[in-house]
Amino acid sequence: LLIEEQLRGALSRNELSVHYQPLVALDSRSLVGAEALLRWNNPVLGSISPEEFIPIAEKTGIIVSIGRFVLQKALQQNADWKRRYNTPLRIAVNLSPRQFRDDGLLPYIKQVLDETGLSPEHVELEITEGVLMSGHTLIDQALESLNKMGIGISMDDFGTGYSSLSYLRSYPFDTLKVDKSFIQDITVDPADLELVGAAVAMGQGLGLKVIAEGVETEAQYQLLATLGCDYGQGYLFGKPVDAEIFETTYLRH
Ligand code: G
Ligand code: G
Ligand code: NA
Ligand code: MN
Repeated sequence: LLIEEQLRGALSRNELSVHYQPLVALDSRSLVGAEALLRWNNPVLGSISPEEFIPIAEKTGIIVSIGRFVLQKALQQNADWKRRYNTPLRIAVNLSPRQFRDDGLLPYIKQVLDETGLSPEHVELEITEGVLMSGHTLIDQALESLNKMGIGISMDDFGTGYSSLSYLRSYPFDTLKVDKSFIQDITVDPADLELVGAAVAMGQGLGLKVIAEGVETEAQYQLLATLGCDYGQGYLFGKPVDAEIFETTYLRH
């Protein structure tokens, strides 16, 4: 309850910020994009993990305004980086189920693209099965419209849900993010290696790009590169950091 109370004022008190984690092409090990990850630092509660406050934001509907804040921040940041460093990075933003019940979501995304001058192919929206399972009729339409606009759509946390395969067939995904729980033991567990290899082959067979999440070691990286996995994200390449650190670490050289 205290979290909910504090969360309501978090935006107006400027307590929310967006961090960025690098996304790397595995063949060249070069930077191709970043995932925007929300951070909340509250004077009463300290720093609270999104794992803790996103579900509350979702349940209370606060996620609608917070989600717009993340979209605006991340797209604006990417437009700035593109202008100043001439780097066409792809910015990935997480969307949760409740945001799709907001009729204003698509117009808002169009407005932010307009205002920032960022082109839609430099934007990727990450959704989990939770979004699709919420069963809202407008989700089909929303995903089709986003796809037609040229915005990319990723299936996040792939492999952890119940019926990922039917979703892949029914919705316009262009990227598969293999959940980090499958990557973790890839060098020691032959079954996990087999599963990740199958996910890469299946994703690519369907014309999707495949991202391995949670890449932490050089050995995992080598295996994933050998499997032909397209992209990687994880502590090996870099943790989520604020915009300034991201810029000095990955862009200014
Ligand atoms: O960095 P990590 O602790 O950032 O994130 C924890 C969880 O919170 C992940 O499942 C991530 O997808 C989710 N998350 C982080 N930022 C956002 C956001 O802006 N919107 C939504 N819906 N989820 C987010
Ligand atoms: O659910 P989603 O995949 O959006 O969340 C990504 C989460 O994974 C974030 O909390 C992020 O901080 C975390 N993360 C990113 N890279 C790594 C990694 O290499 N190892 C681990 N354990 N977590 C990671
Ligand atoms: Na994500
Ligand atoms: Mn994920």
